[in-house]
Amino acid sequence: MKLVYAQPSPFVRKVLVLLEEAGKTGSVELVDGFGSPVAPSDNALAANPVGKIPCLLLDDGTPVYDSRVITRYLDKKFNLSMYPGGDAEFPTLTLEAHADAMLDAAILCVYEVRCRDEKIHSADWLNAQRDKIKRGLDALETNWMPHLKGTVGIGHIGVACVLGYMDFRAEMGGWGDWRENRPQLTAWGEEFLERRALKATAPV
Ligand SMILES: N[C@@H](CCC(=O)N[C@@H](CS)C(=O)NCC(=O)O)C(=O)O
Repeated sequence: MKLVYAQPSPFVRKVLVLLEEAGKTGSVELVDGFGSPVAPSDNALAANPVGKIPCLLLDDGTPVYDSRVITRYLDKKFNLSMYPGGDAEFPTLTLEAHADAMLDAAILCVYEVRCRDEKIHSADWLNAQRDKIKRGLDALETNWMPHLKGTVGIGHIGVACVLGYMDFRAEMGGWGDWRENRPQLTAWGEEFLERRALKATAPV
């Protein structure tokens, strides 16, 4: 299998963390897909018509995307239990979606600065995206700590990738420190980001 990837991408990181947690990193060959919405890489376009990464290419060339589909595919293939059944199933899927929605907002902030002319930057737009992220963080602090303190699943990985990305792109994103006034999330996040799989996949 090949993974069209870029090291700074938080969506790619979800896949890399899952592979690291499972000890399966060696089963995937990494292919450079670094680009942007206005300048997608050839590898990303060849793998996915909308040019987004990550994209997993199976051995027969079949593409699997987006990140949520890839993590689910790998979870099934390697029997990883990151998608539990029973009572944990829908909370896990909801937390995964929650983290992805925060990442969507974060990426839009970064693209506004990186890809659009300064003359047309919209403060209202940027602030609206940052507000989504802040509300998402507040919900993690208020509602999700019991889940986050439980067995590690895909939601944990998604949230850790959000926090890591917020640190990595703090200056460009302008969203402030996720730790501020969120003591439980701070304690959880600082510890989770120290896991070997997170250390091994840090964005650069
Ligand atoms: N929903 C997608 C989002 C992926 C995404 O936005 N990836 C960014 C890189 S972090 C990308 O490829 N952007 C290029 C573009 O938007 O054209 C997923 O979960 O994989």
